[in-house]
Amino acid sequence: MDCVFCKIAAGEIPTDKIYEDEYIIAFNDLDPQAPIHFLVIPKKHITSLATLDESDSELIAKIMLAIKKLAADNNLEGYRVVTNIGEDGGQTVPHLHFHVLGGRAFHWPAG
Ligand code: D5M
Repeated sequence: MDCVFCKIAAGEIPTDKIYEDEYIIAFNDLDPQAPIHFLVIPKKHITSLATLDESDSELIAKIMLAIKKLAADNNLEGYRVVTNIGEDGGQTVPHLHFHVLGGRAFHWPAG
């Protein structure tokens, strides 16, 4: 499958990695929208939140706990976690990823 995030997970293309374990990899976003902007992804290919199933429950919990730890490691107190789903959701890379943005104030609603 020609998936850029699968290639990052497999170490086939270089990235600015900040965390990795058996199931998850986190790396700085190529096009940062905040002073701190990294992505946390499952190594397993899942297209988006819309294609999750019950068997992914533990994996998603691991991702959320990794986000919590990485945010603390970056001294983020207030921050934003976003996952875009499908074209209308603004998803450009069809491999589930959670954006973690911090280091500035955010507005609501998001555009
Ligand atoms: O966000 C996809 C995000 O992925 C977007 O912010 C750019 C980022 N991106 C794309 N390719 C790379 C690589 N190779 N390294 C790091 N970051 C990357 P979406 O929610 O799908 O719009």
